[in-house]
Amino acid sequence: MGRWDLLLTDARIATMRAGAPDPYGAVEDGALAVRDGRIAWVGPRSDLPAQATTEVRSLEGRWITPALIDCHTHLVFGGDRGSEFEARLGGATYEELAAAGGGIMATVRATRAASAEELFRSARGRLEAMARAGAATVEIKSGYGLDRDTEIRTLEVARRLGCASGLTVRATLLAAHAVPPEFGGRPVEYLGFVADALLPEVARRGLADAVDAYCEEVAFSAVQIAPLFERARALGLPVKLHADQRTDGGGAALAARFGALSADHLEYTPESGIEALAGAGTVAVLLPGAFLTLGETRRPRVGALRRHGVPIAVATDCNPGTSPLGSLPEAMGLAARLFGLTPEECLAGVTRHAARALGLEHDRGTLEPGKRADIAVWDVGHPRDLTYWLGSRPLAGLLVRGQDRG
Ligand code: DI6
Ligand code: FE
Repeated sequence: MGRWDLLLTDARIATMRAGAPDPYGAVEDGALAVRDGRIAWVGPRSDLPAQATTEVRSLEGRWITPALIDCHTHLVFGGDRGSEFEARLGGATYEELAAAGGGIMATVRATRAASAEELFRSARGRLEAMARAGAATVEIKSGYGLDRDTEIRTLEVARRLGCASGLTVRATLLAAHAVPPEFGGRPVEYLGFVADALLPEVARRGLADAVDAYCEEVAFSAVQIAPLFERARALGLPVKLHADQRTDGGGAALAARFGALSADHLEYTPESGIEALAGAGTVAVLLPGAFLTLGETRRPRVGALRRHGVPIAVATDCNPGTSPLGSLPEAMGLAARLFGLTPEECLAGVTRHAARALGLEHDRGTLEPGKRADIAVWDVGHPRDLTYWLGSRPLAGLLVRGQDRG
């Protein structure tokens, strides 16, 4: 066992490991050692083995958790939809604004008009805010381009954000977000362009880690999406799905059929769809920011998800239209209050289960030997405070691969 690089002591550790006897997998008077960016040892300080280490740091009794993981964002986009927000407060509906040329298409126009540098700069600010709230891994979807150049530019910006920030950015192709004006009224032809031209180029250039689609009446049906998912599978890319957000469109069943990493939203998913998710090992990603912003009243079937053992993740769905939300602790607080998740489920939802929703559960999401030393240090009295308090900023430190991110 070689020399450690860093030893954290006097720590209260929420390991978030599955099947632990204590809530949060908690270790009250714990220590955690790092070597080469990974966790080399973690446990009660009384069990600490004698081992040479370069730096010993007391955390003075602070809680530490796995750094948070946002497994569902639309972080790269141009423009702003604040005026639509005001219009909706004045009584306009999301659908009316979309029908009048607003909604997703307003952001598509702004994103197409934005340069890569403009997209990078605006998204960088949102990404840094997420890190200040405790996130070290963030998924970023395309989906505001809906043409080759802008979808590629969005994914390139996402990759650049990962390189520039030192955080982990996972990129997802969501060209199947809406039908662009050039393909007006022809969703099947548009998805054919995505599957036959755009996706092969994205896969060849390694610009995306997964493929997503919006399975909804206002976007694409399960039948229309299936050929795109077949192509993704043939190209070796996993899939995710925006499923059953506003209607029961069979989204969860489609996601399960393709062994999707995750099915997201799920407000209208029936129990049969939840059983299918359980059978496929697909993660349910709940997005309370969109639920709240849209004034939705139909809650995801959390009791059924629990009964069937479907892992539940929580994410911001950060986007300018339905979820202008840039902080995972706030998403946790909303998931508890709107969906009835417990604080421990919320924290598992932005750590262990969020990692699984990105196919990274073997690499991060818990504080266990061998996992990445992505660690959040908190000034809280208990891990549940991350969900209990809204709008506080309790992050005391963020380590990425055992290095302070400042
Ligand atoms: N579901 C949503 O709520 C967002 N996209 C999606 O698939 C809406 C995005 C927007 O309104 O800009
Ligand atoms: Fe989304």
